[in-house]
Amino acid sequence: MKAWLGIGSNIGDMAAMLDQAVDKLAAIPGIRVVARSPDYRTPPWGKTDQPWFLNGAVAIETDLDPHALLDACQGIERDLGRIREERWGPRIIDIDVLAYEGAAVEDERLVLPHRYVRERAFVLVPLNEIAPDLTIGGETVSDALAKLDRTGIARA
Ligand code: A4P
Ligand code: MG
Repeated sequence: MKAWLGIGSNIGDMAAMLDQAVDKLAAIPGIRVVARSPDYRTPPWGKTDQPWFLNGAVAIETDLDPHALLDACQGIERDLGRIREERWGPRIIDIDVLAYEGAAVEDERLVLPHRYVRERAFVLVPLNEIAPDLTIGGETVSDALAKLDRTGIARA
């Protein structure tokens, strides 16, 4: 199945963190990385008194089911030293499952498509580079992005 991931970091060597996250994804049996967006510098969303982020998007082919994929992403976050602190706060690495082909999930651990995809330019700008025609919540990534303010978002 195809799935799309969002990656982000706003502490330390952010570009190296995103590279490592993608390398670790590619090293997992059952995950093949098929596309990666350029990295974008993005202003903090939600909790705005924190440093800028570096964000990207990744398309994968996977044999893992959605929950196993979430486990894999969280395992990589742990490997890279992520400590869960405040919601929406600073992080050295965040890997979100944005969408998974054919899957609509809503339980305590996982919501798919990701709850805020269509409201977040920091997610849709990179995702639009690799999957402009992907439909999420009844509209394409490019149509959803056209409605958002992308002020301050620039290619790194
Ligand atoms: N979870 C449910 N659905 C998913 C999913 N589709 N993908 C659960 C990943 N996780 C999912 O996430 C909290 C819990 O969400 C997980 O345990 C998982 O079971 P988390 O990553 O532990 O915590 P968090 O990231 O602090 O919370 P949250 O609500 O996921 O935050 P977001 O949505 O990741 O937002 N601004 C910019 N410019 N760029 C950013 O990358 N990121 C955030 C964090 C805020 N502002 C930002 C950015
Ligand atoms: Mg997250």
